[in-house]
Amino acid sequence: MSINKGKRAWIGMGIFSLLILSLVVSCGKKPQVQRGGVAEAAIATYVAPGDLDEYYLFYSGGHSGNVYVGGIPSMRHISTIPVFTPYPATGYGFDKESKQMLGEFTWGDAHHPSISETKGDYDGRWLFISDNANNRMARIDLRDFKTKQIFGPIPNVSGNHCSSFVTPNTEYVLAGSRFSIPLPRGTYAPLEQYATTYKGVVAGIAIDQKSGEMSLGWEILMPPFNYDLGDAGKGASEGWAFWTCYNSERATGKLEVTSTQKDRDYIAAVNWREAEKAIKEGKFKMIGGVKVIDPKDRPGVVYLLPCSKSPHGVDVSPDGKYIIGSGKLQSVTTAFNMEKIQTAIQNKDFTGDEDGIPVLNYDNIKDAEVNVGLGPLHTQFDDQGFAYTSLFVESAVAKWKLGSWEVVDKIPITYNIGHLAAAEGDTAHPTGKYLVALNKLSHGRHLSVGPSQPESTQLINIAGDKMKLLYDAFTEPEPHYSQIIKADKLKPIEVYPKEENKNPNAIWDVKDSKVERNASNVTVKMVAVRSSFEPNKLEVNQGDKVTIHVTNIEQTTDELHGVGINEYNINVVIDPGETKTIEFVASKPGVFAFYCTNFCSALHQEMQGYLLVKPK
Ligand SMILES: [Cu+2]
Repeated sequence: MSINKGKRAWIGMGIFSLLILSLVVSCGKKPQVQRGGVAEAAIATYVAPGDLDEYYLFYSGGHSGNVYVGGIPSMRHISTIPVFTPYPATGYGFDKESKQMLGEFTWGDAHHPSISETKGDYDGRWLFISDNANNRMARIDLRDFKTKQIFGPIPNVSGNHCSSFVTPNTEYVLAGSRFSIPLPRGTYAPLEQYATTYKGVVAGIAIDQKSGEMSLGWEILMPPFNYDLGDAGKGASEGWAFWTCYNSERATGKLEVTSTQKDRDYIAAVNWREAEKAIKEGKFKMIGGVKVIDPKDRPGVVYLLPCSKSPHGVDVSPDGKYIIGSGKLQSVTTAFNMEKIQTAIQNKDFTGDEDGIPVLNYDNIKDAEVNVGLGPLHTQFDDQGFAYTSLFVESAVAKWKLGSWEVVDKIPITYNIGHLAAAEGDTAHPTGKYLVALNKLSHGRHLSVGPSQPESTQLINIAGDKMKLLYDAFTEPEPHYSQIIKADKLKPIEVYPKEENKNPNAIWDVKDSKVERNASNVTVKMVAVRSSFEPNKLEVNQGDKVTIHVTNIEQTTDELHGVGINEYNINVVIDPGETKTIEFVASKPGVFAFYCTNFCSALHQEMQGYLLVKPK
């Protein structure tokens, strides 16, 4: 096994000093003066009453477990989509179906949202989002903005951070391990054996093209690095998937020191068509009940591109020609050339290997090192051939030209910037115009609410030569990444059409409502319609298992009803045309009101009933 050569540019304390200095400098920053003036910015972001925004903004809510929806350019918060966390406002996590989806977990760490694509462009069908905490992936249907599937915990994947980027025709969403562990999950090995016994995994989760249903695709056994972010190749690099990784030192303990010793980490480049072939050829081993390719046994599936140390984003240019990767602790971002990567693979232009995975010769696969500024994290693209790189240490966004590699503009961001997203900026056809800078820290941009300062996101106009700050918006904590899609690409439904409701327990007439008893099981078929429940009196015995199938028979948009049961910790919300199931054991004797929790009419307050539980 060979390792990166070269001297250590910066060692431990040097890096800390730099980071601390950058924080001190940023803390002292005054709010920025608008380039172009406040009035221009106000007009550019004002969406008049009755008008609608031009773009949807979807951003992850980190350990809130939610996805948040905003409008651009107003930056108004439009909606919250609960994904990994119960959310009483929409009844999510209280009915049988969503409880089953959430399983044993009541939280997740929602990281990177990804809109489904056709030919490399957003098609507006689904939004995928990864869970860094419990190794899962979720799919939201953009017809109704609801979570429809939570897949996982994904076998062998530990800390699904470098996820959920989609391939150009949504064949796969990417998954992988941030935290390498001994495999299969559940295996014990002391930390001293980290470098040799612990393993990382990168994976493609297969997507059913009609339903969006996720299932296992392929998994690849990787060295115990920390896989951080990813992107799928497209155009010139279609058929490839890329992941950054840090800690090529295979270190443990205080990683800020131990994993920053070498000058270079890697971008893992996976030829996923070769991975599909390897599985077909039977070139895999079963780990954790899953087919896993070991690159030692099947060459041609994965290669490593040396990258500046501690990289975060890896981003593929709209034509797929360039793979952009940078290290958080350096001042350049590297544009790797896909053609040169493929030539190097053909010529076996390798400088060594890591656990049998060839390491390509850095000097022969890059087109340029672009001097963007300090702490480059993540790059997005516009419709004019420009790239935009977030600079964490410098608290800025650099605009630079693909091909000429010239940095043409830079705009300061109020505090350390993390991710950024341009309008459709990771697709084959970005639309330009807007860029959203997601702040990692946001001190002083909002009225104070105590020690925890509200998060902030800055909207930037990228239509002209010079970037212009337009707006400081509140964002729910903690934004990790976002997607911006033209509003007219989405066609959300207004109601669930009655004829599409295939739930066997749905009823559409109050005449069909009933209460049935079978030993200690009580089953209720209930109708909710303005402004009553039918039945509205439920008599059960203490200890009975109660199942209520409730159908909201309305076919009018926004006519939602809820079923909240006093002191039974139940609140289910049913959209027009929907049927949901409530299950509970009537453990507490007494009389408990249930009522409609979602305002529905002038007589909403009258929409109530009683659960009468006879004591044993
Ligand atoms: Cu109601």
